[in-house]
Amino acid sequence: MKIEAITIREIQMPLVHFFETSFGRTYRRRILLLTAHCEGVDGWAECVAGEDPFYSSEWAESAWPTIVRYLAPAVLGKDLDSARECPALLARVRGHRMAKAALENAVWDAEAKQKKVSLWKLLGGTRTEIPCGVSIGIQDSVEQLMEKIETALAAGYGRIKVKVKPGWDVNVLEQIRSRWADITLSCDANSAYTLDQVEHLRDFDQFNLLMIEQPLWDDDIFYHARLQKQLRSAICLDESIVSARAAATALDIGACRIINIKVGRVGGFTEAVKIHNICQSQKIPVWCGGMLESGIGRAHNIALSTLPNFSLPGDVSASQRYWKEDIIAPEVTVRSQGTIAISNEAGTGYRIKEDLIEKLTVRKETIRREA
Ligand code: OSB
Ligand code: MG
Repeated sequence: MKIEAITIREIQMPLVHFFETSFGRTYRRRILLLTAHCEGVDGWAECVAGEDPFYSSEWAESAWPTIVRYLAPAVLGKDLDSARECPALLARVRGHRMAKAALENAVWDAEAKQKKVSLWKLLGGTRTEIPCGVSIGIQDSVEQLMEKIETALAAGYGRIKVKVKPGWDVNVLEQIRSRWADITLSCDANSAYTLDQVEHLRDFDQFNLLMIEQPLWDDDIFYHARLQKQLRSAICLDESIVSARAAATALDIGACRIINIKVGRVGGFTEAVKIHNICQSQKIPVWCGGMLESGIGRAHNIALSTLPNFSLPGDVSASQRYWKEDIIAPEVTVRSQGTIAISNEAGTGYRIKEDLIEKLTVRKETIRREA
């Protein structure tokens, strides 16, 4: 499978509803999409780098030149048997995992299409449906949050995750629990706390949370281990698990009891599968995180979530929670049992709406091998 050219583009799409975390509010996504042109087959992927360097140091404006100047040239003209060969070709570039993931995952998509197999089977998946949860951002009022939770529960979602930060945490969790004593509930701090707030974080223990996601610094593992020893609730790490090695370290020192895998954050499907396997061998459950993806990234998250140790509901929810019209067909829908059904078609099982994507595109560049 020869990689003949790579197209990178930026599309812009307003969210149906703003999304607020401890680091800020997003109304409109700027999404980079990659297409790997491989001998008559096009593989697509999404770069999950955000509009700003707030979730991670990577952002859309760092990913674009990294892909154009370094990553695309490293794979162009190469004849690969498998997308698994990508990480070695990209290893000279340090970091920039979201940019690398976009490129590697586009090659995975092309490989699945070329081999006429479903992407999920190519990745080693086994599930025919995946359990889904929702991630609900910080709202203008607790009443609005309660309405959003009610809507998600009525739609069948099996786990509610709410964003927390100092001033929007214990009081909010208290109100949720007094209305819904038994729902599967978790929270995500996106690094909003420090270790001197241990006593405050111990207050979260009363709410029977499935997990507390990334309470401390985005680049920390060590102090999360200290914190985990002082909490009854399970810590789940998101931001700080950037590689299989980071995951192994975290499990070694007891920094968490659950891991969130985001394929972009860890540099691509190959690394994501490694983390899945490490966790599986240590009986640590994983789930698939989300980054407010368009249908293209969402379809890839769905494929990854079919691996056996993705046993907890992921942040992989229906297209309509994010977009007026998604860029794939069919759109991602969630059944009343809170699951997404997995397609057996070749590739992702979702068709790319190229005409719509063209209309949403604000810049585009195709990179070919220099003669
Ligand atoms: O921490 O999981 C996170 C969105 C943007 C950046 C970070 C996170 C999130 C979410 C949303 O929680 C998940 C989703 O619905 O896509
Ligand atoms: Mg998170």
